[in-house]
Amino acid sequence: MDRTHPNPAQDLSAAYQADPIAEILQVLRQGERFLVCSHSRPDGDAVGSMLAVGMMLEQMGKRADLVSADRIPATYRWLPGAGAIRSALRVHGPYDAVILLECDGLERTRLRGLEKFFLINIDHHVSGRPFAQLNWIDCQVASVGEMVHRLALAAGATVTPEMAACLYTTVLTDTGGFCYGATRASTFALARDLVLAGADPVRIAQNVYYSTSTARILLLGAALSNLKREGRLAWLWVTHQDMVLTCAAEEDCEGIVNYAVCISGVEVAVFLRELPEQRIRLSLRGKGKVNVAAIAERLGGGGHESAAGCTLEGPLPRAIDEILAELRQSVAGFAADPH
Ligand SMILES: [Mn+2]
Repeated sequence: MDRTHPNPAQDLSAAYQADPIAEILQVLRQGERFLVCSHSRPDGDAVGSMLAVGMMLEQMGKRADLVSADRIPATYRWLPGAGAIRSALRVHGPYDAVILLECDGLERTRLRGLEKFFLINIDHHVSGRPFAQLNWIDCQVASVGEMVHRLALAAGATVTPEMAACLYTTVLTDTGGFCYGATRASTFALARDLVLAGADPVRIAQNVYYSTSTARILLLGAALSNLKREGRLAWLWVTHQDMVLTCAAEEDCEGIVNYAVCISGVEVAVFLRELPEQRIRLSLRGKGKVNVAAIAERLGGGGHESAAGCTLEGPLPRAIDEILAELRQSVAGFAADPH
């Protein structure tokens, strides 16, 4: 493919590149101004990866605009450079390319105006799709930050303490504190490299896990009071009224599902949140035997094998029935629950 004149209408048949890092670097080196974005409701991997890509481009002498449809959650606002991420719903400007992190399609960004640009897709979800002109999808890595780290090294960039902190945060949060299935020896090797480069693991863990808002704990209480258990399944939910009464923000729901999946004997858990317009947002977690991404994809969502999400029509009891029907099937083959 000829990269000297990036053209958004290029044939996607060559979507999977033989050497995606080299292809991406070629586009970055030829351009001057880039847009970096990720999915809406950004998590630690989205924010940390965006910031690290921005730092890498800056070192390459390029201009990078970082844009997110939703504001950065308080949990990640302390990250170096996070204040430079702009909130917007439409993007403008002459960009030589747009770098999309952790998105299986443009709609995940909830940003308008991206279609006309040359798109670079960097993702590690099993639901990843080659929708862009350049696609680098690696489902083996624990975080997109790990891919960004590889890209930065290939670009000859220096991993500064600031970049190391951003990348360490992507690894820490996307592995659930080095717990999820994608945690490998290479994950710890990367974590070690990043600590050597100046990331402070204690400070980062405290910022991520020990800086919780009161509203979030009150919301957690509401969710736990709705906890239900059936064999290998557990589920819990919050209503829109719970959100209002506890003054909780959307980001305060992050991680609540983990309290259900951590129960001994539970294989799959789901957290349901009633949205104001009666739709229901679901977070699914598995312990490894059930591919929750496949379930989420069947229902219009996506994610990882052990962590995925989707949105269903309300009301809440209907959404609970719908997901339980799926989940009961998924655990039907397991031996009787001893707990
Ligand atoms: Mn990720």
